[in-house]
Amino acid sequence: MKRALITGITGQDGSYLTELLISKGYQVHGIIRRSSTFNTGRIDHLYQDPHETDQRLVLHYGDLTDSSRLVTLIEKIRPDEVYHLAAQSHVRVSFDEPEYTGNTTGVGTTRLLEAIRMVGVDTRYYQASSSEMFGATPPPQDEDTPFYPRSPYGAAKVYGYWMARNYREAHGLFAVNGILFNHESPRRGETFVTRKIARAAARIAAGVEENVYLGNLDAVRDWGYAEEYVEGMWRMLQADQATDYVLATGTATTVREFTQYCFDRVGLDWEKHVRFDETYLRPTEVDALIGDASKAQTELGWKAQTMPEQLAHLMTDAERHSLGI
Ligand code: NAP
Ligand code: G4F
Repeated sequence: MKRALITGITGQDGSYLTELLISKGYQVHGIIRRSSTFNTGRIDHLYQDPHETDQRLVLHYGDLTDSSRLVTLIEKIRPDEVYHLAAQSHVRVSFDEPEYTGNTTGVGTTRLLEAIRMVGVDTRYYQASSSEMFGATPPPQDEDTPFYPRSPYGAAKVYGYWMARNYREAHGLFAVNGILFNHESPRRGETFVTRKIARAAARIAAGVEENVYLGNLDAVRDWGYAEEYVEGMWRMLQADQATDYVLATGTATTVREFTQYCFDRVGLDWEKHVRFDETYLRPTEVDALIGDASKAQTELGWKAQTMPEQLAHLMTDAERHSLGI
């Protein structure tokens, strides 16, 4: 049985990736943070009592800021594949907490890579790189597009990208950067814009709320469906050679358009319910991200299936379902 280690297993992508790997016969090990409240809601349906035999999911406490723990975990688990998904992943928050974001999202990557090198385990490594690294460089963006990050988060991800590249080139590690454009789902964190809008549309339609406060409606994003993107991550680690790949839909949608898709779905006029709040603006914005995933299609046979309007509908439907309507 192949063993995979996932950092960030409690996040949106970690939960879908765990389902995928278990379905492929892996034993999945995940690192979770100690928290005073439960943070395993997205993977609770996969939880197994540790006393069971044939465990397919094993959880370990750990943190990206704790290098000695990362070493002992790599030594103990000796994974065949490592999916490094953990990060302080919120761009707006990274302006408030730039040092913490650099420590976890940036240096946390080095701690993990160094743990793998020090233990000397033969493993394949996936780095969760981001389209946010392209920042101010205009679209379309692909694997050869120069980076111009516009946030502490983007800068930390650029550092992580180059560290993964360096461990590939300097130490021969099978290290892959997946440069993923925005991908969403009903499991998305509630403060990311798609989930915030889908949730608001459903709640306003149900009479629970009246309005939603948003920031920049003009930003353009390339929104795909997270469940499809974790399949791309897995394919990257099954390739013959380690290289970097963009995953994206190749489509452009503004925040305004996404809002309209969600509100249309519940039969409401979005303009009557959306209010502006400058709190949600960023000191420097990424105006437009539109990816070109041709390399992933040619080399991995991966292609996004769910387009933004369909995504908005499925997310809004999930919110209505959770409200019982
Ligand atoms: P997410 O839902 O925010 O999940 C982040 C995960 O990282 C959570 O499991 C979180 O644990 C964990 N984490 C945060 N700080 C940690 C620390 N100090 N030590 C250990 N674990 C820590 O993110 P996602 O959307 O699934 O994204 C997965 C990865 O892909 C992230 O690296 C993100 O930056 C990157 N990415 C995401 C997108 C996207 O559109 N979703 C696009 C490109 C790249 P808790 O549950 O305890 O908070
Ligand atoms: O949903 P967002 O917060 O995602 P953002 O900043 O694009 O970052 C996400 O995608 C990256 C990939 O490119 C990931 F690496 C990163 O981890 C994260 O998953 O914001 C999307 C857009 C922005 O332009 C923002 O200014 O929506 C705009 N926006 C407008 N009103 C808002 C809001 N964003 C948020 N979060 N909340 C608002 O009220």
